[in-house]
Amino acid sequence: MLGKNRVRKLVGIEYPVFQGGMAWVADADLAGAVSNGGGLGVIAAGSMPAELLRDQIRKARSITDKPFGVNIMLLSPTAEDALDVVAEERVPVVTTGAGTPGKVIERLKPLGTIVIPVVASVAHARRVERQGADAVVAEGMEAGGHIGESTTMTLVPQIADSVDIPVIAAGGVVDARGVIAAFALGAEGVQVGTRFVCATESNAHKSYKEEIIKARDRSTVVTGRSTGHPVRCIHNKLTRQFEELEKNNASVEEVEELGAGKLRSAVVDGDIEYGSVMAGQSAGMVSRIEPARAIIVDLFSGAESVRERVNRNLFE
Ligand code: TUI
Repeated sequence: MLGKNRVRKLVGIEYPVFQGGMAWVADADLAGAVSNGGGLGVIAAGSMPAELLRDQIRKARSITDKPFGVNIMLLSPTAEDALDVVAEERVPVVTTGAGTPGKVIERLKPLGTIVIPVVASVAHARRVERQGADAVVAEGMEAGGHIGESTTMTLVPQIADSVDIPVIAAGGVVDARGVIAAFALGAEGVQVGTRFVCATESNAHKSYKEEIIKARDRSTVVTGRSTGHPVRCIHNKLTRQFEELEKNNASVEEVEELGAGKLRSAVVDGDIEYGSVMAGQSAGMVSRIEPARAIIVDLFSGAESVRERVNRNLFE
């Protein structure tokens, strides 16, 4: 199993699973645990000033001797500082999100950093391949947080058909069924976010984790379409306020103002009523808090029985 997998080889990991670079959630504790568990742990630079990011990178190195990554959220005002820090600290893998990573690739490739942009369209995947990306994460709109418009089911095969670099599927992948489905669509790896929020080692507030565990199939909604930056969250009083503003054609500034600081208040303070409880549609399938390693083992050890079921129902 996984002998010829290019994602494992590229980043030097046991299982081809990345932990999503979730702002405020993905710190050194979670990333270190995921990397120790055989996947690629990722620290989210999104919420961190430069010196905190540096501390977190060093802390991750004290937790694990395995490869780990940093996610640079390109919409963030601290993205340029984060780029300096990952270059100085020689972080082995960098993922990017929410923007065009040309400058990141240009700066980091000469250092030997593996750069893997998160993309939400075929055009963007092709462009980053031309610019020198080592792989892409193809993220469908089932994902939590800032999303594109295509589903994982349609995006992953179209990107896999359009680029030669390995594709990692994200958005809705939460268990072994999702892993098999992603690989059937042409992916060679998966990125998992929502389920890792509920890892034992995740420092997300207990109430945030409980909201995900309580979630059902229709518990998430997408707000912020009017701003050009749609975001998927678990519905609550905040998402109703967003809906009200957007229904009344509020200005982009007004809508963005409502969102400011709300992810932090949900993740750190546990304000699940008025905070932004970002989560993917897969929240409805997350049922417990468990160690990162257990999540990773479940994703891949369960794949064999899924394959047998597929064989029985499709080929026999
Ligand atoms: O970036 C994410 N997910 C995120 S970032 C985030 S923090 C945030 N807070 C408030 C408002 C907005 C964000 C929470 N979740 N995922 C990766 C991702 N990238 N999803 C979609 C994209 C994307 C979208 C358009 C990347 C590039 C793009 O345009 C590039 C182009 O030229 O087509």
